[in-house]
Amino acid sequence: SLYTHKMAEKPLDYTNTNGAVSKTPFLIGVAGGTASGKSTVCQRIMEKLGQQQKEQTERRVVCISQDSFYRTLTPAEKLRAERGQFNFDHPDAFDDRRLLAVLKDILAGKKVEVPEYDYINNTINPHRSHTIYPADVVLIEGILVFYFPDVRELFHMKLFVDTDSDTRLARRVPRDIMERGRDLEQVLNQYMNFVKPAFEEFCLPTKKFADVIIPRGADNFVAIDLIVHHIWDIMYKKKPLACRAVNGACNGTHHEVD
Ligand code: UZR
Ligand code: MG
Repeated sequence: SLYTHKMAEKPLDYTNTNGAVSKTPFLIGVAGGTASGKSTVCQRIMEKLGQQQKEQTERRVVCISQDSFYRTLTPAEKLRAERGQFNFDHPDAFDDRRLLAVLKDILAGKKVEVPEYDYINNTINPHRSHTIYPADVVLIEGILVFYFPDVRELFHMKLFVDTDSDTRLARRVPRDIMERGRDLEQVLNQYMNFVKPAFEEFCLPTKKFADVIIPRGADNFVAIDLIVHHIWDIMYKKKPLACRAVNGACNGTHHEVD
């Protein structure tokens, strides 16, 4: 099946006696333009897997944002950021080495600390960080999660949320004004000067690395459903849906737990 092929590329231990996967997480990258619905797609995936209500420590699916890996700005860069003259959409704005190290720790089954990003002050919030406990599935979402080759190759599954640019702009404007404390002129200037050109230069070309492209983003219930079923199969080592429908038509390579 699709995922046994994927697993062959990554020699990880997914075999386990009680049907659950081992503590080596299945890593899913979720990329797409700004305000494409990446976070919402991740939330829907987690909700559908029934994880939202669970305590952090027992969550089997966790989500991390690439925003937590913005690098600390120099004082000069901070001043530029305040004037809307810093390019937060450029790969250089990220600390990709730290992202790589954290993902490798996650794959090694270690507990990691991921800081929270503060959009109003354009900086990592030193007082708030999340502990990410070893999970079965870890989602990493961000505009440039497929940009850095060594980060990209760690993912077992790559999703690209493909939402029209006008829809994204229409969502981005109120979000920046209401949630991120900006004014309209600042938002539009930043969009035209940085967000749009960087999307075209750095983000859009990474769409070709995706295993699944999700048109219309979080509104695409069918795509999300398919992805969730796939994750479910991996977590519980169930037969693929197609096999379950035709009872007995599968060979003995899969086993069901319930
Ligand atoms: P998503 N961003 C900020 O607005 N301020 C920051 O301090 C850091 C990032 C924006 C960034 C990018 N761009 O377009 C967006 N700008 O966050 C990515 N300007 O977040 O994928 O949720 O849209
Ligand atoms: Mg986001």
